[in-house]
Amino acid sequence: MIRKYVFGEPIDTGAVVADQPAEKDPIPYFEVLAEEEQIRLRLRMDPDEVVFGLGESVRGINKRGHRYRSWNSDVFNHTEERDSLYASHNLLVFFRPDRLFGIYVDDPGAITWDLGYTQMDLAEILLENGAASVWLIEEPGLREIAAAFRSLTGRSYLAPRWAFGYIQSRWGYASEAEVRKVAEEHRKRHIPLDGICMDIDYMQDYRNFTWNREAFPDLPRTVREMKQDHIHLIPIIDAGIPVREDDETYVSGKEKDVFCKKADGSDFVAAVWPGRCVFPDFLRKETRAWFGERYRELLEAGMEGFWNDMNEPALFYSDESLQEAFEKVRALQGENLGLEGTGQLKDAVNAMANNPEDYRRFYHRFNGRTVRHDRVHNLFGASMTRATAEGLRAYAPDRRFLLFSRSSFIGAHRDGGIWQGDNFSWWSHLRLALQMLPNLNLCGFLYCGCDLGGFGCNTTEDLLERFLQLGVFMPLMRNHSALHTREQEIYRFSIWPMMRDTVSVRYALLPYLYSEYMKAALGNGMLFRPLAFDYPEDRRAVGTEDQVMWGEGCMIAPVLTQNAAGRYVYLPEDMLMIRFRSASDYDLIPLEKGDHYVELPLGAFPLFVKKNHAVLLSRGGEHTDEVDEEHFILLGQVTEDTEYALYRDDGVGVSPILAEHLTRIPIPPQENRSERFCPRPGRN
Ligand code: MIG
Repeated sequence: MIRKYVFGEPIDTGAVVADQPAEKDPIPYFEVLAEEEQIRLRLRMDPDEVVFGLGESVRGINKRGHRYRSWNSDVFNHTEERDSLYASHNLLVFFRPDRLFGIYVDDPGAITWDLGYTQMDLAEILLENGAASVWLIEEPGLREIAAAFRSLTGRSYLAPRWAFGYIQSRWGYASEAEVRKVAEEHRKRHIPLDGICMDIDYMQDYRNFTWNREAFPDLPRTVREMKQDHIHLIPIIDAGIPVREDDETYVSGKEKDVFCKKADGSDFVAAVWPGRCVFPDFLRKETRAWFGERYRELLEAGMEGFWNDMNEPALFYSDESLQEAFEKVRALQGENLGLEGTGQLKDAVNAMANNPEDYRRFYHRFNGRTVRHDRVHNLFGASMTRATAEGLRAYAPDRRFLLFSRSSFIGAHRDGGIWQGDNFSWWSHLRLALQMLPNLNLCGFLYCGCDLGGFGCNTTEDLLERFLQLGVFMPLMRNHSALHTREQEIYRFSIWPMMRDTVSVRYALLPYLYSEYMKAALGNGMLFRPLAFDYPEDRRAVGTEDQVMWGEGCMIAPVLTQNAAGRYVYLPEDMLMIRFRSASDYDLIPLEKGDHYVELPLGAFPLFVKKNHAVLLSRGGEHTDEVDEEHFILLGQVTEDTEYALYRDDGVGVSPILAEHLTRIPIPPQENRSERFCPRPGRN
């Protein structure tokens, strides 16, 4: 059951697709405190109450015990202390043995979630805008809550099948020669590859919808030839448009009057990569139509995937904050700077970037009203993604494209995927990546992944290998790293054959992963789930923070620490462990419910399969087009007649109907492993 409660005058964010009338009674469970311009919802939590949700945020799967803030931010350092990352996913699920409900707060402004930080047994949701539509979701189980939330907010994005291949990315590929080299080095060594991301370096002067014509003399040809080799080029697009009379996007945007304005009616200007920029008012339909149309040249060049960046929006400085910084610095000139003065000097400069004041300096025209940016801040990135998605749909209504964004908001899960942003090459961030996945899925973001190997800092061979082992299970399997960090392509490392074998497992699992993904997306399910979703009565499972469910019948438990030769795993029921070393080299070890120490030397990683479920393993391939979808090895311990519903389609169609694409594969009782030919429907 879903009920709606209205506080103040909420803004329609477009996140909800199944609106309903608001209740007249007060919201249950919560004490409501109206304070000046804000509203506080307060809830007492039991000692054993668990809280899931908040999608992209730091800390554990259980969000309890700290404070978070929905305020989309460009943050380079994902420490435990961070209250905000790039996205706002305002859904919480409170779970204890005698009470279960979800609360979804639909408002695009700042929201603080104090989940036992100030006081251990108190949860407080502070609506800083003083308005929101609040949805209470009550269902008998956790999975039903997730499904109900999705029916409220719409079907998750369907990525094309090739987007489940391995993607290599790096900030710094600046020419056709470099991109081709990346492709060659993979192909030469038979390291599977389906895509290469092009970061801002491909652009001319960091300007959207341009490319450096010297470095990429014939981009359409490059794209075409790479595609013949089954490799997609995926360019980045940023939120800011440089203020330059020689920039076509700027000129046409000026003509159409699409940029965000200050109170005096002039364009709001702030710097990002290309220097001073203006920002499209993506909240307006007309702006989105204009922006979506700007992709045409790249689309005509053959591009089929894009990633959107800096769309919180990130601001290096505005004209105003730069001026203030200079003034503050000048005021300190000639002073004898001690501790305090030096601090002031540094603060003066640091305060330029992503300054809260700057987010109050510009306005949107939204649903016929003028709205100050901070009021709708968290909707900006999602609206950019929507502009792209609408543009892609207008260009090719029958085709799926790859699209993923850095910033997001609930609702954007219908338009694209996300990556987790600028993580570091830290073991703790491997753990963080794992812990974010189930909460992202809960919030509807099924197509997601982290920068494998870590974005900032220098990776190590073993860290990248362990990241890849987790990446095998992520829909977006992308190795990405920052400029000036250690080069991180698989072929740079002495253990590249081991890494190649790890990626090969992904390709062997591809038909199963794709099937599980599509069934989750079309059926309002989750690919990754906290263990609690499958074993709500098992307190051990409910408290597990370093293992997650994957697909209908599996669990993953990656190695998350350096120099480990294995790890402890808790099995909530009897399972078959598949210990992979490659697509063709694995052990099958039945394990009983309970605790196990599992040996997992570098290069080995496990997948646990529930009883009476089977995982399909294909032969794999070097790209997704090469993966055989008919011949499988079935791995699982099956004691009674069962079946697997395998989803297959053409990989690009836009409105697949689940039932039409399922092949029911009967699985008679078997010992661990059997071979099967499953012809595609409609073929002899
Ligand atoms: O301020 O385009 O998160 O993936 O490589 C850095 C350069 C801007 C941030 C993205 C990252 C990307 C980088 N971008």
